[in-house]
Amino acid sequence: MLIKRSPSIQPSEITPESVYLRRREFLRAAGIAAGAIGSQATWARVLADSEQATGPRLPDVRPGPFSTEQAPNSWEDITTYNNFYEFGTAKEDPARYAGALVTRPWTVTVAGECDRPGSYAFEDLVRPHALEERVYRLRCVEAWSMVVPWVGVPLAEMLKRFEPNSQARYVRFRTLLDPGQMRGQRRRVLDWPYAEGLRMDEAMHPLTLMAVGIYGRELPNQNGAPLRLVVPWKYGFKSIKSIVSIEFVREQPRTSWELAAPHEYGFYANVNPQVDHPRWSQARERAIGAGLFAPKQPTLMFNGYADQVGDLYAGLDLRVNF
Ligand SMILES: Nc1nc2c(c(=O)[nH]1)N[C@H]1C(S)=C(S)[C@@H](COP(=O)(O)O)O[C@H]1N2
Ligand SMILES: [Mo]
Repeated sequence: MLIKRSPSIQPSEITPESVYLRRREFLRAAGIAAGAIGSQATWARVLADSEQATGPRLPDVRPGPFSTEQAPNSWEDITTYNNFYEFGTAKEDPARYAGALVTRPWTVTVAGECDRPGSYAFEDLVRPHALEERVYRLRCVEAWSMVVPWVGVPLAEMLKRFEPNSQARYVRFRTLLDPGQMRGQRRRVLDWPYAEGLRMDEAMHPLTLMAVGIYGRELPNQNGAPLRLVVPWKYGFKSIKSIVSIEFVREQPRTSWELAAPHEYGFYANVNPQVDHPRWSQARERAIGAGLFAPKQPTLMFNGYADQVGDLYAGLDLRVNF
């Protein structure tokens, strides 16, 4: 994807200085390592995309580990092509209707097997942590993909503050239930509120992020404001949006998609090109933003994060535990 530029040519030599300086500034703000992005064309695009971004800027975002070198999708792609069934099932519905969601004040209830349960204001959840930029691939179970420059907090660091006890084997997350604000909840498309879950070791894995922003800005409502999960090696539906409840539990929680179609959507939902969806192949994916006639690209095992997460599933039959 990336065209390698000759290392002897400095970017400042081939770019007007004002653009170069703004680019450096964006890199720092977005936390992208300067060497991470190769070609001038890619660069110009990422810079232009970052300038399209709207909404409050997040302070003191630092680069985090595990970012892909692929260029992120545009702000436009990321914020107008969404799945957020609480606002409708068409890709353009969330951008059109999620403005009705009131995200401040926002309270998250923490419950179950932990020593610090309670109601936490969004600000109190996030403020103790440094914000990190993580450019991750996102692979939807529908066989399309994007690259998103998230801003967030490692989920492990947030969960540790609630002091989960030895009985906590899974974490369950729930989205807000409010058909007044979420017009899609007036129809029983899913078993509302949207529910998701992770095994404790998946939740505590350093790749797992609690995201609060994109492109250095606060999350737009359609992307799950004010806070949403990002689990980059799993299909997108695990990355639950607009979270109001975190619960430490002993038993594997039932998830909304599992309840809706248990033969199609399992609890694990690890990206796996060798295990097809009953109704379509998972071997390849359509990269959003690549153009209508671009060939599909191969889907990678664990969405390209196999080196990081492969060990979590040693000995597990990934066809049975799909
Ligand atoms: N609450 C809730 N979370 C959700 C969804 C949803 O419908 N409701 N859709 C999921 C799906 S299928 C995907 S692919 C991602 C899409 O995230 P994005 O719109 O930020 O790209 O959100 C996930 N999180
Ligand atoms: Mo998805």
